[in-house]
Amino acid sequence: MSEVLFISESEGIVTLTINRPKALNALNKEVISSIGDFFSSGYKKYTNLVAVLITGYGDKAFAAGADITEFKDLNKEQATDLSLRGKKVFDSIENFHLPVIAVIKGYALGGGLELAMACHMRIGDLQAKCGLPELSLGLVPGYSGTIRLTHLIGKAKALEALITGHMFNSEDALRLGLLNHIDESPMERAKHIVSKIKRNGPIAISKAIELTNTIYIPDVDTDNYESQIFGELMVSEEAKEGFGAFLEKRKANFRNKN
Ligand code: DAK
Repeated sequence: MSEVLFISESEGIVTLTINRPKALNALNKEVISSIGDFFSSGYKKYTNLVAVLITGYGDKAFAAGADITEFKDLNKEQATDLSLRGKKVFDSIENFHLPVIAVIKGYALGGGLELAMACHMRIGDLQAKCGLPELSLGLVPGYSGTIRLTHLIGKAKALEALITGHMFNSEDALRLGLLNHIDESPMERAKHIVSKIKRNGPIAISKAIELTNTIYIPDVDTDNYESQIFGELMVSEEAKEGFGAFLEKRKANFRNKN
């Protein structure tokens, strides 16, 4: 197991904990590649996986950005390559077939917020602070942060946050829809959300994730695609179990568990 990324599992929830508290959990290459390894193949060893939580070790930071100490000697090609490899990892989170929830305590800045925005939901604590301060370093976000922030909070607020470097406090981030919830115990809140997710059909969940991502792909007719998925699911074993449970007035057993 990587020392910079702890992986633990309990009751179908895998938690990935970024473990670089002395650097406020800044995302160095090793953290990014360890996260990439999990979402490309590492998850397969967890057979009854329902959801993945990503968090940072300690109370001070989810992640205070990409690791700035790794930037200073990069040439243009290396920087572009770093950005492209990071984007691939973050895209694999966004397109993961199970829900991925960022549990944010303290700072989620720069690459850290970009990681959180690649997740399907974000739960912050009351001290959460979210921003993209890259322009203060003379950079722009390198992991699709401009795109995801604009999708989440709209162009006017996203552009203002980018060009001023403003950090949103937890309440403003909640109001804007950057955070789904804020809670004194964000980990407990995330687990509560997963307990609701568990009641639903896993294939339908994966399709809902796929459909909401497809909206942002130009040239894909999501409306038509939704109808096709709807048709496919209608004749699936999962839907048969869902209908059967409703008609028999019992709980659906989608995961073959007694
Ligand atoms: N990288 C490396 N170390 C960091 C860090 C970071 N992003 N953030 C904090 N640290 C380290 C500090 O250097 C300090 O280390 P020591 O001095 O103790 O050795 C330790 O963490 C504690 O930080 P502070 O002493 O600064 O703690 P404070 O409470 O005083 O301040 C802070 C907390 C979050 C306000 C402050 O640490 C801060 O401003 N941090 C930097 C935040 C930031 O600018 N983040 C954005 C990073 S840029 C791209 C790919 C990705 C990106 C861009 C391009 N391409 C490939 C093109 C993304 C860029 C970013 O994310």
